[in-house]
Amino acid sequence: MFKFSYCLTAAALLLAVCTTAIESATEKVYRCSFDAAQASSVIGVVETLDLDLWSHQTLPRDSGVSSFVDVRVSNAEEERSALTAIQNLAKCELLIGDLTVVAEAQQLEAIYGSVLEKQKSRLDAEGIDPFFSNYRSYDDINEKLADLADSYPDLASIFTLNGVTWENRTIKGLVLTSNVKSYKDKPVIYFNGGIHAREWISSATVMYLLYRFLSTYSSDTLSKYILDNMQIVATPLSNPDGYEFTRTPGNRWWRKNRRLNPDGSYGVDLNRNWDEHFGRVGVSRRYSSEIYPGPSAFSEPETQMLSRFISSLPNKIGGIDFHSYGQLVLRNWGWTVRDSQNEVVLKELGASIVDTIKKTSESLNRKLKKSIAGGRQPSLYQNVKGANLYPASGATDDWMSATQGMTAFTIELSPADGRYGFALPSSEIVNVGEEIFKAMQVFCLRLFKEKIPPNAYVRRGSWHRNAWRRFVGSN
Ligand code: 0X9
Ligand code: ZN
Repeated sequence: MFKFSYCLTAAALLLAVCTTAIESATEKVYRCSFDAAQASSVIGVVETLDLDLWSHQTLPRDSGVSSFVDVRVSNAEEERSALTAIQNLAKCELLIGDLTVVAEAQQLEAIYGSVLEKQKSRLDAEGIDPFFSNYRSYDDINEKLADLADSYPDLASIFTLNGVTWENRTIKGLVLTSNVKSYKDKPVIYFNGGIHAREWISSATVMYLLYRFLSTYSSDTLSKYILDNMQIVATPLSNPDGYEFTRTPGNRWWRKNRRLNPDGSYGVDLNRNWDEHFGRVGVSRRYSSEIYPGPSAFSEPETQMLSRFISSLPNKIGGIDFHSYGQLVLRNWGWTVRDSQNEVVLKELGASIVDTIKKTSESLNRKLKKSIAGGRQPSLYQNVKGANLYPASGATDDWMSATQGMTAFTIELSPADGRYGFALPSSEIVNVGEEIFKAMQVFCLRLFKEKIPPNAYVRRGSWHRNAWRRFVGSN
């Protein structure tokens, strides 16, 4: 069976490479590095040309360290104009020379499971569920949620959000806690995954978190303490239409949902559609843009379903919205660089998340040294303010903090080096999952013990007014 699927995949891969060569696809990703002083000019070019921003380094202006953006160019003309506009501001190097090959290879792997035998034996040896040997479909994810609820009836219950997506899909999730009778009073931590379709590692990681909290309840004192005293609520796949679309040929890099726009293009960026400074910065009014925020706040069924659900949760204290990539822990605010009222405590909390990820990663990498040629990439996580380089409003994290009183972060998962962009190899699912699991144990415990007050933002200042004018003026 394995040999057959291996051959099938190899043949299909070969076909993919040949087809690509014939069509001479020019989709590429560049990493453009610049000094902090050039940051706003570079972002200006990205916004003016409406380039697809894949990742960014968000370092403070006074850090003295250069930053970068990873941008996708989809044809030779876009490539030329982007490189010309950026040439005096930044140094651009080719990160991925042919995106079609990367996309097709990963999609085929997800469907036929070619290189997975090795991974499966590793998971077997470590007693980890083979579900995590690969990225899974919407149906498989839902089935796994039901399986987990069945396997841990005293700890997990499944729920389905009210409503359906544009393509009639539901959004499901799990609540984890012990002593179900008293569960209503226990503080809630919420994990959201997969709001951006192409960020497959996000959904896989939230699934892994659920699995790990459950499977370690009886062996890990921290997991037990957390589920005894708190509730973990998670929706691993918040943009199922977009996600399923990225599993079809030629569409691996889709980011938005699948709304049909008035000009015939598709999609609203669900992480710009929340009712929190909606439509102010880091958005484009062009329907086909990757950062089109939608016609109005909460215009989309997905954000309506999610926001109603989160609002209905009693005693919610924290939330994480998982994205990729870049290895960043992003704190409030995402729309303004001004310090939030909770800046000091959030910065410190972010640092402890980063520290835990790094420590877990170091011990994991020591263990994996022999099995991965050249070793596993070291963790490069950074702890930064969301808006430091690229302010964007109407996002999940800021809405959770500003309107729900939750201590909320966005975590941009692996990779950091961008070699595969969003196509992080499936062999990384368990490694990323383990790093994040340990960090989320720390996050939950600290929020439970420290009772951080709801965050607040400073009054609108000239920075914001100018940003707003720039946005209005350019549309
Ligand atoms: O731009 C986004 O939505 C997130 N980055 S991604 O590359 N995954 O698309 C970052 C969101 C950070 N939070 C806010 N800006 N509020
Ligand atoms: Zn994202």
